[in-house]
Amino acid sequence: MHAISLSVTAKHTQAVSLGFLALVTGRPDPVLFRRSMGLADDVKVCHLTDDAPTTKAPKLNVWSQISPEEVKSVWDFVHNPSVGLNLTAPENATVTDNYVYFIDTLPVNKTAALPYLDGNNEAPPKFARVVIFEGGREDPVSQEYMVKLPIHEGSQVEKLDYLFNGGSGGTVPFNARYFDGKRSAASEPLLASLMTSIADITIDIFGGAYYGSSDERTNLTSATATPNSFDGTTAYRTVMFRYPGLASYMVPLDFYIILNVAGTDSSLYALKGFVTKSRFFPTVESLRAAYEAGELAQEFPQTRDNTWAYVNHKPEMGVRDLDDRLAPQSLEIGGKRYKFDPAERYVEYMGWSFYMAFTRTLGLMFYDIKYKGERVLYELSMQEAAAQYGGHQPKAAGTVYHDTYYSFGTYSATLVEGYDCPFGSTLLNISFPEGSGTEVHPDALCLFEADPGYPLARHRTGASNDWGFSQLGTVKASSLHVRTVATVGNYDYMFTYAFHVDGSLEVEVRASGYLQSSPYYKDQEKWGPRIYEATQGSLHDHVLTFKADFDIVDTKNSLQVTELIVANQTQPWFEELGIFEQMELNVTNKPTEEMLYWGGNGQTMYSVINPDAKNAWGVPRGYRIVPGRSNIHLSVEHSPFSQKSSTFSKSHLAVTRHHDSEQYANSWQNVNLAKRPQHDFAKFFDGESVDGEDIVVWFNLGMHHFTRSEDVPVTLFSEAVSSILLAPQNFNDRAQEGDLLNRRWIVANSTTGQLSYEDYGVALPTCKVQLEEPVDGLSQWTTV
Ligand SMILES: *[C@@H]1O[C@H](CO)[C@@H](O)[C@H](O)[C@H]1NC(C)=O
Ligand SMILES: *[C@@H]1O[C@H](CO)[C@@H](O)[C@H](O)[C@H]1NC(C)=O
Ligand SMILES: *[C@@H]1O[C@H](CO)[C@@H](O)[C@H](O)[C@H]1NC(C)=O
Ligand SMILES: *[C@@H]1O[C@H](CO)[C@@H](O)[C@H](O)[C@H]1NC(C)=O
Ligand SMILES: *[C@@H]1O[C@H](CO)[C@@H](O)[C@H](O)[C@H]1NC(C)=O
Ligand SMILES: *[C@@H]1O[C@H](CO)[C@@H](O)[C@H](O)[C@H]1NC(C)=O
Ligand SMILES: *[C@@H]1O[C@H](CO)[C@@H](O)[C@H](O)[C@H]1NC(C)=O
Ligand SMILES: *[C@@H]1O[C@H](CO)[C@@H](O)[C@H](O)[C@H]1NC(C)=O
Ligand SMILES: [Cu+2]
Repeated sequence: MHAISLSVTAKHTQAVSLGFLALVTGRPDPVLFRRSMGLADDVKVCHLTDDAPTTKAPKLNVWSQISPEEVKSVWDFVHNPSVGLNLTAPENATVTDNYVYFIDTLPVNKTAALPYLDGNNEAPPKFARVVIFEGGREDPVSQEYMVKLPIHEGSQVEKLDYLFNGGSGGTVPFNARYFDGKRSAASEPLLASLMTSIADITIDIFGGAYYGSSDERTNLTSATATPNSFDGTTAYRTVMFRYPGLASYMVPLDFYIILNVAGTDSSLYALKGFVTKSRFFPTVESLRAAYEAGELAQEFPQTRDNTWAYVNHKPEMGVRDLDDRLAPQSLEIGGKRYKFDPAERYVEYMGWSFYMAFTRTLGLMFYDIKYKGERVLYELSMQEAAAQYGGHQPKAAGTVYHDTYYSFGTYSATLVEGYDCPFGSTLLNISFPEGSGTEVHPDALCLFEADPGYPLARHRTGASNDWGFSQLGTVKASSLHVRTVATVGNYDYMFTYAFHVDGSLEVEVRASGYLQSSPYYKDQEKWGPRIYEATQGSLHDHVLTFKADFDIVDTKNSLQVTELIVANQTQPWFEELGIFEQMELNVTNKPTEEMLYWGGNGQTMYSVINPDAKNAWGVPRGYRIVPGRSNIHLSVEHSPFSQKSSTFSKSHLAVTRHHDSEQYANSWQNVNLAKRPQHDFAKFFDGESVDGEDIVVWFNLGMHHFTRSEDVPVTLFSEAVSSILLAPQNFNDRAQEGDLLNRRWIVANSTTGQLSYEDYGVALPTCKVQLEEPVDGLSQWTTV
């Protein structure tokens, strides 16, 4: 809330006034609406900066994350020697020790939450999830545990197995576990010694060398690719090099080294080989021989300077006329129209209500989404942000990202008011466990109501007078947006959940940030165009998987498929036409769990319905799943890098039966287990009925990233966008607009022609708006 203040005495006294806007109420006639500028000095200031009115959530937020005190108590508990986990403090640990990797909130079971939400049961107990990297064991693994809260005499640590269906529960073999700093450190001496032994070559070709990550002479940046294993039996580390700098992703070098790094005994680690110019050199000697034969010269030298890829103003591009004026803004000039319960992170807006939760692994999640008091969704959450690349060098050709692997939620951070979210937005902190503490990212989540820029509904009837109508009704559209931006390495993924006043809910993801680019070669344009002097935009797919656990009114739901088919028929009043085609509907329910695809020509509609809940017209109530932009799935189905670890990203959508054990589409370390997944989405499809059952819909957003020079310096949110709409489908008896007051009803008197305006008491405000921007910076991250 810091970027707007009501007066110069507010928080930021050095604030710069950004703009002034005034609207005057009135019934200007004959002009229907007119804005007038130039107000008297005593005109009041709009309530842009007021906090949202508060409300009290009907129930506790049982999905909320565990508190900083709970995190600390769990940390202390698992480190207690009597618990027997034999833990070393992470700052002192190496790969051969046992140490806590992270603590997070264990999701509450739906079967435990519903009796609390809908009945008189006690709130279910909370549990912490603890990931311990157990390198100190004979058979080193990553092991997940669950710990019931609060910690007390006799607290237990239990293996957390039920969330993973791959057969080994919460155990991940060392070779497949997250490639953390300890694993990098274990292979660093080998990397440094090999790269030092060829420093003369890299200096000659690239003007830089790598002597080790902390060696002062090092002036190349190294980056390790994922995955690092296929099944946990072996492990490799692919390192690519770039020029250092803040836009390092855009200045890649054509030099890669692959190390075999299986096990915790680093004395057994070995070189697999070097790659440059698409050639593989299994030894230093073979690389040196090619170098000495003059075969390694680069076709296009990379630019060491990378300021060209900064997201700042580039005066050399010139100036556009009138661009020195402030651009239009979406402002909540009538005051905030949503209520918020900060303690429970519970929101009410125009008939909607929902709870928000946040975890380290998945980030923002929504629970118990109701419209006018009836449940629509039990849960709506992002499950995975995957990406797979194409190319002919070890980085692009082998990269698969699962961003939950990097603890996706930890990357949500600072939003700039007025730019990332409109001026006057409610900015909320997010926090997540980090070590024994809880890290707080201020202003990482925003709520705002915005004008979508079109009326929700309008109609003009009768045209026999001077106005061209005898009645004109028009209704304002509006939606409450919840937004967060997660910057996971190179990319900024912007998630926006929009709750529209008509009862529909839109999920939208946009991507900006740096491409993971490759060194450019003329003969490699099948993986993307040249986008800068020595840089290629690497072809890749983004697939973001969401879980929509619909509960239309209650948990007995079906996935209804309405196909628009063309059938031959006859029309008795046109017997002479014989048999001919007409369209009709073919409505069926999916009998069993299935992975699904959008039909051709948009002729297939998927709706989640409650077969027993009927509207006034006897039609089953439901929500339709409307594809939006770029509803794609992963292109490559049979790659060893994503084979069985990424099944959730390989269809447009899917329907399964709800199980507490099928909480997640993916497990966060699955990216290193493509051939032997810890959690296998394919196993969800075991023929269970989804007709009149508690069902879950999984859907994918994303894009095939056809890279372009307009991805320089960063990919644009305007083009890199994917969305989906969940819209009422016979859920109500009529359109959800008749009860809205933000509308005009204009009637022309048939005799006199005089217009009468009905504004239902919602007049335009008479107030001035002052936008002020802080000049003293943004809030810093803290740990509590
Ligand atoms: C880490 O090791 C140092 C040196 O042995 C020791 O002083 C320190 O207490 C250890 N840290 C923790 C948290 O155990
Ligand atoms: C405890 O872990 C250390 C490594 O940190 C290991 O050397 C030791 O053998 C372990 N002790 C037991 C009893 O497992
Ligand atoms: C990088 O380091 C190498 C030697 O370590 C040196 O020859 C080269 O000039 C350095 N490059 C830059 C740009 O500093
Ligand atoms: C948000 O975080 C900031 C900075 O850590 C802190 O000062 C502020 O009190 C937090 N706000 C809330 C509502 O927790
Ligand atoms: C309708 O009948 C015509 C003539 O037999 C045939 O060519 C056409 O394919 C039929 N259309 C459908 C949808 O069956
Ligand atoms: C209607 O859809 C069902 C399920 O896909 C299918 O079995 C049936 O043949 C379809 N009927 C027509 C007339 O296309
Ligand atoms: C959740 O449900 C699963 C499957 O029934 C069960 O194994 C697990 O213990 C439950 N978790 C909690 C925290 O109660
Ligand atoms: C139209 O205007 C006339 C003249 O003022 C008035 O008598 C009549 O009641 C008006 N009709 C309506 C429907 O308001
Ligand atoms: Cu991309």
